[in-house]
Amino acid sequence: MKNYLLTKTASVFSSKNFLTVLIFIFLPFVAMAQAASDVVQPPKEFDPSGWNWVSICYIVLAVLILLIIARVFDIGSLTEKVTGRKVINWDKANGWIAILFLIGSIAGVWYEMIYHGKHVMIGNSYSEHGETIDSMFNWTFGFTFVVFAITEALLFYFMFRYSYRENKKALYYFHNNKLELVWTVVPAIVLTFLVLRGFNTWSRITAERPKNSQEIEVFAYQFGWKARYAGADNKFGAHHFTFISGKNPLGLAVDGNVDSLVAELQADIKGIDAKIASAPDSAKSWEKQFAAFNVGSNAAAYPAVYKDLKTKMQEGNSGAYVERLKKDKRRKNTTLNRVLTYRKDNGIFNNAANDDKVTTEIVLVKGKSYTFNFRARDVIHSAWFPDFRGQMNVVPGMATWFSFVPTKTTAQARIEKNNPEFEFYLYCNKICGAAHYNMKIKMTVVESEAEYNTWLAAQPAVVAPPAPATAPGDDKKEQGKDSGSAPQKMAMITKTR
Ligand SMILES: [Cu+2]
Repeated sequence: MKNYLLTKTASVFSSKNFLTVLIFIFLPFVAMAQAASDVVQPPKEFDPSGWNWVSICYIVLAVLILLIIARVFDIGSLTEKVTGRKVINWDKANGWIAILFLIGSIAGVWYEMIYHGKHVMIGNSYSEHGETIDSMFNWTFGFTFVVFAITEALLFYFMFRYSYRENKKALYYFHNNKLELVWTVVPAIVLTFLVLRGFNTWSRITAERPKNSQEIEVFAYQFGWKARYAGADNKFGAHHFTFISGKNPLGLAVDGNVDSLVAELQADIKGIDAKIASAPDSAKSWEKQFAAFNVGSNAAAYPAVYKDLKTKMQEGNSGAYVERLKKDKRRKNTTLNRVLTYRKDNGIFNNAANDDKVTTEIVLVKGKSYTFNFRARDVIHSAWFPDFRGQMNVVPGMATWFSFVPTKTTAQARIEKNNPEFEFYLYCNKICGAAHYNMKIKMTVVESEAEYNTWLAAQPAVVAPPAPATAPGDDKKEQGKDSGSAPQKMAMITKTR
């Protein structure tokens, strides 16, 4: 019995009718996919509670049908054996299956493009250079699609047309110089066209830093982005990675922030010194604590506490504790010395960073040229703004930039996309760590300079300006004043610019 089943199963999977069986397996899936595609929804997680007896019956039914089909083919091949006459010409059948597959896959691709294309395609470009990028993409897609369609159609047609026939012998065709020449020269010409056009376009976009372009700094860190706009002085303050601290995430050369970082480091070192001085006392006290705890069944009852106390006592006695403190102190000292060295550089501590604005959103004005200067704090990130057709690596210690002109506002894009909630985003496009997927910053394109100015005026400066002394008409002191309506501030900003 067992042998019989084995042979039967083997015959299903090894004979020529395997392909046909496969098609019968896949047909229900195709039908299911079609039904599911009517409503486009995000993929659901597998939910076993949605399964009931009906679904199980369907599965059993499918398996039974499969077995029956296998059985029918079995009878066919048995008949062939007994009568010596072919019931089904499998070579011919496979040829037809190839043709059906060709037509089915073309129809499937067409269907997907029409009904689901809008969900996966990137949509219109919203920058000036984006038009060229899109045209390049279309040309590449056009060329490759034609080649793909011809070769695939021929592949399946040949499977059909030249399937095995008795008394027909395959032609042994060894070499043809003309053919070789054609399939070398034609792709070479096409590829040269595509590559040169790409090279030209990229050069035009990135070779020269545009003049009269507004500069914005885009700062990447694990895991987020910050933007920095120059303040009213229209000058970006200097920065250095050693100045980065909790208060100063961008490491800007701001007197107060760097001084408090110095004070923090000095206090840390003092604290470590105190710990080193009292290390012998600490060791004694840990020894006592351990002895007091290590009675009865405490060690077994509280293994974590036991282990903790034991390690402390051992490290205190062996001097490992002091060594660790000394190492920590050396590291803090190195950082402190580095910060102090750069702190002396009066060239960079010129108060230029004080009125800079660090923002959690990027706001642009339609039709204006912008240059983004990228900076990374920790690892390599990549700034990607797909709707503007731009991407640039953001590398620690390396200055990279990208420039573009937005051509439509967020409001216009919302109407175009028929989506009132649509926003432009700048994403990270380098897998930079655990929360990489969530690393993005909103980009809003507004219609007028006035809207932009209102927004910028509402953003806090890096250093809150001092309360203004009573000196009416002094623009410099008035600028940062927190009271005063937005239009007033706007006027002041435009004046000083
Ligand atoms: Cu990243």
